[in-house]
Amino acid sequence: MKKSLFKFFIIAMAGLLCSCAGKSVSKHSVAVFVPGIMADSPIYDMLAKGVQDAVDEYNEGKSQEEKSDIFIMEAGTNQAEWGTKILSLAATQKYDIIISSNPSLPDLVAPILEQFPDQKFILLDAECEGNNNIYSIRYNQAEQAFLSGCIARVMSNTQKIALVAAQEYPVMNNIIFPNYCAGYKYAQSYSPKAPEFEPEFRIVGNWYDANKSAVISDALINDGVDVILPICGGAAQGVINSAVNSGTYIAWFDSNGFDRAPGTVISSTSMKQRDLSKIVTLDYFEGKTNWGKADLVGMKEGFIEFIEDDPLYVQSVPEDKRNYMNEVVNAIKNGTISF
Ligand code: RBF
Repeated sequence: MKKSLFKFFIIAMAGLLCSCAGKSVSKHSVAVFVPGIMADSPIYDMLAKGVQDAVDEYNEGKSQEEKSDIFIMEAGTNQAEWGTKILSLAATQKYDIIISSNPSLPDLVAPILEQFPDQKFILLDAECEGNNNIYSIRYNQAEQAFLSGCIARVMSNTQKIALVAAQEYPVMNNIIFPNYCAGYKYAQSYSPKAPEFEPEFRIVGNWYDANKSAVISDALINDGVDVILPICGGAAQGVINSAVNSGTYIAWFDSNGFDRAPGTVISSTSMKQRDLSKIVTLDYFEGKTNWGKADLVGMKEGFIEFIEDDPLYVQSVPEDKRNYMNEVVNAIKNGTISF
């Protein structure tokens, strides 16, 4: 009697263990942490959409029990709160994966992992090598910035161009602005006799103040600047307004921005953040994530594009200038120009 009771207990325990193990393998819960506001920043809008695409694809044909959950947390523009907000996500221990996008994330995530060592993170637009809880992948923003500097110079009548940034950060100071300047210098080959200036750099101080960015842009335009690259989230609207009012130009970063101000926006160097977010999420579901690795993707891999086929590009940029830009694009793709 005792023996058979024991046997029953063992079988029941094994059954329980199996069903738990089965559940934890098939049921995913995904959290997307947006360090900012989706509506103002294409990079975040594409992140949320790409992860949602992956979850929808993964859930197709699955039972309610097996479907992955998705929760999107918009952390807002107060960067001082981001650490606590992402910690609160990890503390629920509900999400097997937290997906985000920002170069500042690795530093925010490191202390969280000391408290929650099982939490996994996928970080786009970030670099973090050698931590087995983190997979990171960033874009070759040097390519984007170089092309923006080239087209800005080619389209400028005054040879004076500027970058209006929301704030200084290592990627901005070490990659984006220096390569914007390098692109400007390179494009001297388009009009060798034109005078050469140093591209201007201005800081808004946040990612939302469109009034301040408009004042900054007005002052730049007064000084003769006639092409501006805004990298300042919601504040970019102020730069656009100022450029539209003065008949000057905008080079757009991260997404296709031509229809934001037709005739004013003369270029778009887009990143395929929606596609990449979907791919890394599906890879995670399939157990293919390269934990601890830091990847980099650019034009060759098809994740950065200098948009040449938009009718508004064709209308706004004369043919010889488009041909020149096409040569630069090809030189980057075939490695003649490398970063
Ligand atoms: N880019 C945005 O488009 N919107 C943002 O709100 C935003 N916030 C950022 C906050 C920090 C602390 C840092 C370091 C970068 C931020 N970026 C933001 C910039 C983003 O990472 C990337 O450099 C640019 O989008 C250019 O590709």
